[in-house]
Amino acid sequence: MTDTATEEDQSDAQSRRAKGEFVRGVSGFRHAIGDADFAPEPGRYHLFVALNCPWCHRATLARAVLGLDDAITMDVAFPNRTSEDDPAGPNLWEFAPDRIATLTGATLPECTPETGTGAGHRLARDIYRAEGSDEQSLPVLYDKRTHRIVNNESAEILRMFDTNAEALRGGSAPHRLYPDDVALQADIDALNARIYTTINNGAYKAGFSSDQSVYAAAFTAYFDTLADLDTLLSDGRPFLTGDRFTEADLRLFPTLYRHDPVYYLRMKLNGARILDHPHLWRWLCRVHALPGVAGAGSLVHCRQGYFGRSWNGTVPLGPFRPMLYPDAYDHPDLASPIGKNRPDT
Ligand SMILES: N[C@@H](CCC(=O)N[C@@H](CS)C(=O)NCC(=O)O)C(=O)O
Repeated sequence: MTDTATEEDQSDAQSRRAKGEFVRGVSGFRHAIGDADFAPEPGRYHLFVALNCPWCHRATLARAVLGLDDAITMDVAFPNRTSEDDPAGPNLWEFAPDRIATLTGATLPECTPETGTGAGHRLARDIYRAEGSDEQSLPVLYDKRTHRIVNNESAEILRMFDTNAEALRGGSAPHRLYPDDVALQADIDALNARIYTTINNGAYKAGFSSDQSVYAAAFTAYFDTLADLDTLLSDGRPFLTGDRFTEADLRLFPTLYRHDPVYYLRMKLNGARILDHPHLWRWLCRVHALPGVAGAGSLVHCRQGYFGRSWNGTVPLGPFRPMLYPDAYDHPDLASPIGKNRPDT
């Protein structure tokens, strides 16, 4: 049975796609650090990511929050994929530190060449091809010792980082995202399933489906969940399950971080801003302020990546009000007072 906190049910995927529904496919590499072939060791594993991709963002957040930046090396692809005139074909992630971003007119300092495999590949697809796979998605967790892909499913990557954090660091870990507490795990599991379906993947279902009713259902489910999460946080708890930052918060963050400056427009999720949900806004600012979180993402990469070819290669400049993002995330008090500017009042 499908784990709906990790991936989409694939029933009738072909006919659903034919009718215009965006249906996310299933990732092919599902080994784990901790398996017999993949012992947890500092310096052995490598991440390939794109900083605009919210699934990659989960992995970069877990790496940062768990103190694994030195233990797990990382390469960053350019946020726009290859174009139609690329000799390898369009829509491929490219390691291209010299490429110019239209938004800034300059190279992006976070972008790197491919250093994980030793082959210096230009395309993420080449990393898969070396293993006979025709997949091409990021993130990819790679074993530099055996030259094999360990896993390309972000939900599993972040969980295995958490489970193996101490061994990967070669010392104690600063945090646990999925602690050994059965009741807390049940809370996290339930939140993960709803957040994956209606928020993380729901944003794509709204923004990438070409059927009005699929879009409308995704839009409604997305904002219903936002309203419920705002209510959940209204009792003053700092994080979704209570006092501690867990995997559920980590999985919510990449989507909410993108909502006001990118998804509101790009994913047609223009029902309200996070700024209009006072408790969620303060939660967003609180998480953004945690050690490692701000540095694990980039809104420049997000804006550059989401408004590429399909938006004529020009990136919208706003929002400017109430202030620029991500600077806004340093100002919890920007949130609309409760009841004001809410879509339902
Ligand atoms: N199940 C994967 C999904 C990753 C995914 O969809 N990545 C997108 C970027 S946001 C991608 O690389 N798509 C390219 C492709 O699949 O061709 C995960 O969560 O790790």
